[in-house]
Amino acid sequence: MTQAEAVIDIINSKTEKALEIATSHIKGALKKRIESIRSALFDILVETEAAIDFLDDAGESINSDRIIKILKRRVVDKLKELIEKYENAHVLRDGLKMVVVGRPNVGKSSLMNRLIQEDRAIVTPIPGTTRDLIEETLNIHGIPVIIADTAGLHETDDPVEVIGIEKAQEYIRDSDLILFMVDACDPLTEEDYSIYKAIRNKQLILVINKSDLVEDDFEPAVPGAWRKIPRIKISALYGTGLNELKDLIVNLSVGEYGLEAKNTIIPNLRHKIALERSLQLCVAAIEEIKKETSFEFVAIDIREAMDSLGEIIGDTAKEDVVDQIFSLFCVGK
Ligand SMILES: Nc1nc2c(ncn2[C@@H]2O[C@H](COP(=O)(O)OP(=O)(O)O)[C@@H](O)[C@H]2O)c(=O)[nH]1
Ligand SMILES: [Mg+2]
Repeated sequence: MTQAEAVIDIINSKTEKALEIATSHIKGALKKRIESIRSALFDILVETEAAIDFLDDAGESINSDRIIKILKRRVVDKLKELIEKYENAHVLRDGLKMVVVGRPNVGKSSLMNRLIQEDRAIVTPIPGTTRDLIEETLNIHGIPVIIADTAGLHETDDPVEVIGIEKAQEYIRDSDLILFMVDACDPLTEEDYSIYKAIRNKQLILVINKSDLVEDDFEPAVPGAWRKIPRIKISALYGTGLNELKDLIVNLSVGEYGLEAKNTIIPNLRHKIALERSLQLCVAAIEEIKKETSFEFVAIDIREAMDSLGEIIGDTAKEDVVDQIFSLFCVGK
């Protein structure tokens, strides 16, 4: 089933990296990983079933510590790892939603133009010229990035601008990463602070633009709370610092390992849900073993955890799940 889904992913893949992930799934990389976790669960199941059937008579007891250790190392840790991969790296496949925010005239549209290397946004020296939200899809180191240029978040009476600002706020809520742009050669203003307030709960990069106008070693005076924000100096006008900015975007959104060529096993949402369910059941099983309740309960949990993993690869998938997946192929039945 993971291989069938990978066919859909190949059809939909927007970047080389996404294609690489899908290709690896087609070859069965995810399936193999799941099967190995499942076989560890199977070993444990055999042992617990044996305990239920025979131990009472023999008066022996099962080696709980060993079972717990296997469950933790070969199952729980591996499940967590896969779930984490989804959390960290799903942008490799699904794309990263990024937005450039800053007060008028800091150079948002200029950066956007640099990045898309075409002149879709209008660049002018008059503040507030970008009235609408401009959205583009870029490919940054193989990651699909949907980037939006905003009208800023300043107070205004201009009805056209108000619409732009509302759109920008909505966009900020949905975004994965915000480029918070300030001007290197102008001191920070109230407007910069109020923009920060509106975005501080999101993942930010402080982009200090117009660094061509200041000394190389210049560092802007910023409030203490901003110091923990990853920062970068660029010049959107001359294109300096853009590669470093791109690297930072990638590192913050997928982590360094996300770009490793080897790392191509990335669960999708359906897999992640099944992995989480399986994880919950295994954690419950560990608790039951510790409490020395009945091994029958443990066996039930382990069996269900195995079924849940089976759903990912298709062994125990319910018919409606299979139908759902195959309906994604636009082919005649
Ligand atoms: N010196 C210099 N000027 C810049 C830089 N980036 C933008 N500008 C200028 O700043 C003005 C406003 O830029 P724009 O991109 O429209 O700003 P926005 O309002 O934030 O979208 C324009 O005159 C740009 O040419 C930069 O890195 N260095
Ligand atoms: Mg602009």
